[in-house]
Amino acid sequence: MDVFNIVFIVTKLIFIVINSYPVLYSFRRCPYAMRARLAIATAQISVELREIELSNKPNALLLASPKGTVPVLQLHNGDIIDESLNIMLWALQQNDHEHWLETGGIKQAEQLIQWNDGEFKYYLDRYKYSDRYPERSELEYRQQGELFLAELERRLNQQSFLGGHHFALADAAILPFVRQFSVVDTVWFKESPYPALQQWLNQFLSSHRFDKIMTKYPPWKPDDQLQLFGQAQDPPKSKADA
Ligand SMILES: N[C@@H](CCC(=O)N[C@@H](CS)C(=O)NCC(=O)O)C(=O)O
Repeated sequence: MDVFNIVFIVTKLIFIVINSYPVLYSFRRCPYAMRARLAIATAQISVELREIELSNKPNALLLASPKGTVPVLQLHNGDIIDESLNIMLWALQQNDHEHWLETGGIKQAEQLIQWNDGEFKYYLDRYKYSDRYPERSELEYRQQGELFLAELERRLNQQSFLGGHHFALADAAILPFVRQFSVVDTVWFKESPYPALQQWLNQFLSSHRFDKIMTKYPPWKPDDQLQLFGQAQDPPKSKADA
């Protein structure tokens, strides 16, 4: 192979690397995908966003991660990250300029996230779809979920965010789930004895941060044009950040 060919191939490879982005398979309303998008946006990383439909998962997603859940992040080197918390940690390890990992300590954040993803999520699903789980009443499911809300309220009475005085890992990981809980019965939630929690949630819902991750995209098809998300996505023009 002559020098010309080698230079040509190397240039082409550099071009491919520079012009490719990690691929994020996502579903707009999924709370796990929301937390991944929050971390990616905060870390100012550009990814190719592929919006999927849970009822019609693309083969490319199932090839990347046969368990078929979202979010899934496929890196340049082919590595796959198919757990939302690991995607958050990956993004923040690239760029944590908002100090999400330091605030309140990662261990404490992870403990709270575990409670969220385990017991709280279990009761959230049953509260949301109580007709599918007739063993107990909607009220009982809600009351079990409220044990977690009460703990969040206790923390938010002491500090503005779950880890301390600014928005960080635990807030981003947990807010999408509390949002789901709040919309099951909005009248009840508004009157519930969790004013600090309500304020924390409302502040998030009216933030630029939330707007940015909730942009609507049509479901991805293999020959679609590249849809970028993250740093390369234009920020909305108004609204203060949470
Ligand atoms: N432990 C996973 C859970 C992800 C998950 O369950 N995502 C849901 C959507 S919110 C999903 O993809 N479910 C598969 C399906 O409904 O077919 C994570 O943290 O990423």
